[in-house]
Amino acid sequence: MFQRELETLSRKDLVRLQEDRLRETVERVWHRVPFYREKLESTGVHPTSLRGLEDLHRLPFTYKKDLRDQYPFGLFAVDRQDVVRIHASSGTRGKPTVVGYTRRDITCWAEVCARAIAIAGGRPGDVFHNAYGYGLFTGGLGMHYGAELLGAVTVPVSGGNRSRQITLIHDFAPRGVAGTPSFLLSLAEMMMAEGVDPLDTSIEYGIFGAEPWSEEMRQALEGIWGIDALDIYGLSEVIGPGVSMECREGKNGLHIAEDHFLPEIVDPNTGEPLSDGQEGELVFTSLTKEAFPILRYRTGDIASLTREACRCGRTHARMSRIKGRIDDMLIIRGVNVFPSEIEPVVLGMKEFAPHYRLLVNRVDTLDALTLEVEVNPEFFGTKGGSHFDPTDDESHRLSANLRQRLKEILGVTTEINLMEPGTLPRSEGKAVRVIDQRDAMLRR
Ligand code: DLL
Repeated sequence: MFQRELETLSRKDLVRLQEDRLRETVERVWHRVPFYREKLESTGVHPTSLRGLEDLHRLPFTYKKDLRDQYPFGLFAVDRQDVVRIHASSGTRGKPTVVGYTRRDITCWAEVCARAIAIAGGRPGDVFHNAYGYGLFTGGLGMHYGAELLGAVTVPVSGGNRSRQITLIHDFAPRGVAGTPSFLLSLAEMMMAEGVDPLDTSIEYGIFGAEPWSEEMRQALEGIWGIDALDIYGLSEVIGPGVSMECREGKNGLHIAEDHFLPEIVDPNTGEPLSDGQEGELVFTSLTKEAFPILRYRTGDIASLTREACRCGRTHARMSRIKGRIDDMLIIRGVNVFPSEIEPVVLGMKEFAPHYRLLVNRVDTLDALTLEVEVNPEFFGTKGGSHFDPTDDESHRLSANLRQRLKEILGVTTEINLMEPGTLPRSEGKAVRVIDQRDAMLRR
């Protein structure tokens, strides 16, 4: 463990620490961020009236919209000269959201990321191939500082340029790799096309996150690379990667760095707190951040929590794998559809490659789903000849089978477009799995 004492605190000591830090955080925003002062006043909370964690639910929520409204620096709680770094979201759904860090924030962030790498089995001296994007996105620099702090030989390769990545993996012989699951999948694919078996590389563990991925995708990545594939979660509003990390021993939920981030699960509709084990929206309150403290941030991510003991010995609560995002939920002919439910079905059928995307259209006045999915080159290779015909009987049977399985899971009918191997775009960072063409159609 990178910080054994903190990672194995008894629940009683942890709660005491969280309560002290929560009070400090509320004090900080009360005095330094007019937005929070107003919100706290309107909900009748004064920092001195906070007794303990049982009062957490009295604090106001913070939403993504609040960050946009306060763009760019309205939620910062320190003077400009104390901010040493800024990150920002890409702003594909509106104005970007901007977050800031003091020197101490960067240190805390590096610590949680160093912990995360150690949780995955990383050790000082490992060569660590960091394929998260560098730049305004938090993935690259977040993991970079963590890897350096751990004492790893950090390779800041960033995303993209797959052929150079393959050369560097061969030449530098990393033990650990970090990147989005979809990117590591596409890297393996290119390796195999060049006649290199990813199983023959030196990599032993992979730290994968920044996008939803399934247990089936874990099995695919572990099989292809011959590694432990572990889930890392985080978001820029809370800090970046390192908010939580799945341990190699348990592979069953992600340990939240609870001494820095206080988790809750709430009902996404009512905001009411839910108990451990119940699925709902993840909410985080930062406990140590100086530049950009955040109260009860509604992440939009769906998960559940457990405080049961873990075989790795860490005492911090675990969150489940992210089931999906509330705002990614599609309403198709009145049925709620979570696109993340598609992946296990596709990966569960050996005829398909793990490359797919969902198109959402409007046909007449009804919403319609089309899944574009690549067939597995091996499977179609064994059919005799590599020519793939999406109109032949076997393809029809395959499409019908997938359509039926998806109908059972999603509750709606999905058109299936079988694609030739290698024809869908490959991910360089976060995979784009859903293309909603409905708005574009309305504008026409
Ligand atoms: O994606 C931070 C990060 C970088 C996490 C590298 C892990 C590794 P944002 O760009 O702000 O930050 O996006 C945050 O991505 O609210 C989730 O919806 C999604 N996400 C992040 N990690 C996971 C994960 C980074 N392990 C948003 N599983 C979050 C599922 C994830 N979704």
